[in-house]
Amino acid sequence: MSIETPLPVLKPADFASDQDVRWCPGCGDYSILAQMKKVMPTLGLPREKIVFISGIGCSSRFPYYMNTYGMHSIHGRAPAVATGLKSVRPDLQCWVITGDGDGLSIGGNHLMHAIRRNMDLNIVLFNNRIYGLTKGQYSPTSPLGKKTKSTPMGAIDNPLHPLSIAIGAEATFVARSIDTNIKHLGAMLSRAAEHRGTAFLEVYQNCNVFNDGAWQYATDRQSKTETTLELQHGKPLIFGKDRDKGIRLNGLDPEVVELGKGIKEDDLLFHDEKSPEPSLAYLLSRMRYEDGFPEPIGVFRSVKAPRYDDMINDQIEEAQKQHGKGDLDKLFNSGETWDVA
Ligand SMILES: Cc1ncc(C[n+]2csc(CCOP(=O)(O)OP(=O)(O)O)c2C)c(N)n1
Ligand code: SF4
Repeated sequence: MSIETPLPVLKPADFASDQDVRWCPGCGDYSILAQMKKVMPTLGLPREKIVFISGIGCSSRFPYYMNTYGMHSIHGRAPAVATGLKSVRPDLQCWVITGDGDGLSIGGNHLMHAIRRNMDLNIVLFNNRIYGLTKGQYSPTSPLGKKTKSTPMGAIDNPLHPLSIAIGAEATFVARSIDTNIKHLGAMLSRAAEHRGTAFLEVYQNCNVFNDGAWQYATDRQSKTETTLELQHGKPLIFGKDRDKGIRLNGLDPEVVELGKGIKEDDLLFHDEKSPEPSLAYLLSRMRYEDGFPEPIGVFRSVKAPRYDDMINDQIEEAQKQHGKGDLDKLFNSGETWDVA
């Protein structure tokens, strides 16, 4: 007779590890960690079914601080390590934690391929527009003209926009949040966790030591209602302190319009996160505050598509049905072999 013991009810504190957190005081990473610990108990999973895999960088210290399984892997390679793990252990919930340098410089290639495969991974990219761990060199998301130790005369590389890259690789879930907007951040982490397939979440994160204020326009109490726009599925794109501005399509281009003066809500662009075509999500990912537009936060895209982790295991099952279980030793010693002198 087997006795079923109910799972213990976990609290955020149960997800805190015994490691001292070694980020600089005031770093935006703390807030992401706090929200992650809050979201974890709501997922209804035991800790041994959750794994955090990171690359290298300040952000990549994250797995040490979670009382789950984790791996601080190789620079830029967290998506590849997670792909391997999720393929053989589809029962695990896999999170990939990366930075703008880790994910888009050395690991750009791996990130893109994990996304296009639609592995069931939750990728969180902490975007602080700088290399934090190595003390302040410019990163692929640093703006043009950014002066850093490695760009003393100003960056001349056109910056990458993480969500545009993810949507270009046809990510099935794409979202953005901000470290200081904790309620929103928690909601986005939950949505990412719920999604089956690759969920890509960019978090604007302040590195208060090497790039303080990089996102100030989006976090400042006075300006954030003008500089950001919270996306809501099925709702028109409205923003502004008095919610009197909106985004309208003019042909294929978005434009900012003032409501009233002959323009009604119905004239605006309505957000559809479930649109099978990624074009509108891409258009939203290109909106930058620099161009006078607000920067959207929220879920840009959330669609269903076949998953690599399902398909690879279906193929293995099918192959085993046809040929029986494989024998690795036999395979290694089959065919032509030769000795290297
Ligand atoms: C192969 C290799 N190349 C370069 C480095 C140096 N390095 C360590 S972390 C890092 C960039 C981290 O930047 P980011 O991903 O933005 O993370 P942050 O520290 O800002 O959170 C670099 C270049 C390294 N450790 N290994
Ligand atoms: S260097 Fe920047 S990103 Fe790294 S811990 Fe310090 S404040 Fe955070």
